[in-house]
Amino acid sequence: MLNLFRKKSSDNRPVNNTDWRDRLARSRSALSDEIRELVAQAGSIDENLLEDLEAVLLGADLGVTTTTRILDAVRQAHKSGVISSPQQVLPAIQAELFDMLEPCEQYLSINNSHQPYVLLMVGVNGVGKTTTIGKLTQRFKEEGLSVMLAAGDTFRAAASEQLQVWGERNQVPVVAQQAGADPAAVVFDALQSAKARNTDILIADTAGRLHTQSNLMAELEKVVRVIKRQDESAPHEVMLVVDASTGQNALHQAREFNQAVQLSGITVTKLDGTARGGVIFAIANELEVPIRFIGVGERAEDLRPFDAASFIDAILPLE
Ligand SMILES: Nc1nc2c(ncn2[C@@H]2O[C@H](COP(=O)(O)OP(=O)(O)OP(=O)(O)O)[C@@H](O)[C@H]2O)c(=O)[nH]1
Ligand SMILES: [Mg+2]
Repeated sequence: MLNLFRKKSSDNRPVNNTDWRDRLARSRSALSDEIRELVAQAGSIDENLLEDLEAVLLGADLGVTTTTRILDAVRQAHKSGVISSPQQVLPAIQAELFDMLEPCEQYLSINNSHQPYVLLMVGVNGVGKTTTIGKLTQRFKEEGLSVMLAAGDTFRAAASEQLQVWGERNQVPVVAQQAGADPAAVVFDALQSAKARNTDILIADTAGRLHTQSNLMAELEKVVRVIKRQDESAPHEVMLVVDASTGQNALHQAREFNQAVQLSGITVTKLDGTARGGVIFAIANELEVPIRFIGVGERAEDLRPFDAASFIDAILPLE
């Protein structure tokens, strides 16, 4: 049996499993309640049960590839005699899900050999990039690090004001230019300024929407090139933000961004209001990119370092 109750999270702060269960309640209903009902009614582990399980897993946004992996694992465990009754199916699924998630639990540790440590936030519009930057700024400040923000979203009218608000709230400088300016130029200036001030972390916001998706990718590639002109090792983290409530779209976005600008981390937001949290399994299984944080609300404190055990305990508990 898995030990799903650890006292410390990957960032060394205490983990509150009740909090995780509260925030992820809707995804738990979509996955756990449904599976429980199926196995309670099943007389044996047979193809009928597996078919019903398939429908539940797909409905909970695990996607085809990941659902197939889980069903294969259950089938295999049954065939080899590791499990024999429907009641043992849930722990078998849980174990497989844990194997999927655990490699993706890698806390974003800021390497202070880079000054500044450059974090580039990317993602389509409305997923929560700017809000996540605000949340991260508060977290890094609490860790005693100095932070600067770069308003690289010059596309949307109010974008830099929104970032300024987070900057003021956390008392960190925000480098911005007028709307329509070249995002790469904004980030270039910010990087120079962060170096001059010996800032620990520079977080660059980017636009989520351009005329076409290929424009967006080309713009991001340019931002990365311009950063590298000043520091070849940067950006040290390219973090994709996806909105869990978009389900399989979040998975497609992760694939697409990973191809264009190699991702080093993912933050999954809006898990508080959605039943589609299962998409995290699909992202972990298919992309194998570290899941750094999850967003569980709109406030600055509603960001959790991703913790595989707490996540599984919250959406597929054994009892
Ligand atoms: N419930 C909930 N809302 C969130 C979360 N993260 C962000 N939001 C909300 O999502 C909305 C969009 O967030 P933004 O941070 O502006 O998204 P963005 O990706 O910067 O959007 P663009 O700048 O338009 O590309 C805001 O209303 C946020 O408060 C979360 O974890 N939970
Ligand atoms: Mg934004």
